[in-house]
Amino acid sequence: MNKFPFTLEKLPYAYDALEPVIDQQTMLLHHTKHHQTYVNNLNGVLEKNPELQNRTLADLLTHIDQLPLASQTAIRNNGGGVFNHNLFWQSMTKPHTSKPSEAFIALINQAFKSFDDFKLAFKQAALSQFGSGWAWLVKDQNNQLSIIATANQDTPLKLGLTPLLPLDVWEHAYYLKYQNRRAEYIDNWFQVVNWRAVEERFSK
Ligand code: MN3
Repeated sequence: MNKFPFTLEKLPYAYDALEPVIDQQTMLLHHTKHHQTYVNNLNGVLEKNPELQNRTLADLLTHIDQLPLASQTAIRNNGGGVFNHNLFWQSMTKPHTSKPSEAFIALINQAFKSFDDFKLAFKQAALSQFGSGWAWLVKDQNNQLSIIATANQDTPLKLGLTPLLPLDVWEHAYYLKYQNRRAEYIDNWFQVVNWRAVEERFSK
């Protein structure tokens, strides 16, 4: 599942589970078309590189600069697309059903002053990502939290950071419902964050 040949991971909920924050049609297209295309393209490039087929996706993305030059861009874009979307689906749940624990709120407060400041900084990162990309809550090797944005399908792995919470800000993630209103999408998206998944990643 985490190695070649890659398959499209099932969503951990129904396509309409995130309504009204993210509509069913967007979820369906995003998962069965966009995500599936990354899976297909990643398998395509790995078919041509048998020596890479027994490596995990995270390993490939962490060491992207050491891969065969001709395949780097394709693996970065499509491998990143597979990795990021798997993480994204697992990071969401039905609206208003998940809250961060007291312990995790304390960590957030330590890093960002307050939970509201965290949300503001995350929103700012997501808004200011020019064009397509992702906003992330990440931790470094000392368990320090920070917020970053990455372009296209780049992952935090290459930067030596552990992704905890991703937000897809490609237009395909929100355009059907929100059109150009990325800020509104981001504000509403906080209602569907699966904090349990985030905290499990932090504790690993
Ligand atoms: Mn996407």
